[in-house]
Amino acid sequence: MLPRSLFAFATILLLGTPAAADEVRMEMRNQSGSERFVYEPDFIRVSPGDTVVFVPIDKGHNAVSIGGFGTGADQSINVGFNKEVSVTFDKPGIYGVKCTPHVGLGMVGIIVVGEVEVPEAARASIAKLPPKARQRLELLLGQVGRS
Ligand SMILES: [Cu+2]
Repeated sequence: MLPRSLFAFATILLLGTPAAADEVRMEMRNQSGSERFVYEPDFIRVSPGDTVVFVPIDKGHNAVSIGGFGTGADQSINVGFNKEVSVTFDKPGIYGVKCTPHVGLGMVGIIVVGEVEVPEAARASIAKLPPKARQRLELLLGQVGRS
């Protein structure tokens, strides 16, 4: 009786541990609400050590690094077309992704890992992207400082 209760107690302690890594989905979709060609959600906030799973709900999408946000996040992302891929982020930073065929339609997203601020250089670094992608990224970067 006693060992069993101790075991149950230890299990609760383990499950309640805040260091447990999370897994968050970022879906690649043809449509979400009134928006066409989107990552859903297009803004994800995680802690270092957490994993983002890119899920191809619809075919014809990929996710590759935008890069250049200047937060020191140098891990590159390259999710192939129609693949489900898990990416674990160890370093704090802001990671941008774009869909190669749909970046012109604004199919972009960001993953914020840990406590970071948007560097001044980040907005300049997206200046060369197509207008709709740039506008969406400016909105997404504007959310980074809010919790
Ligand atoms: Cu796409």
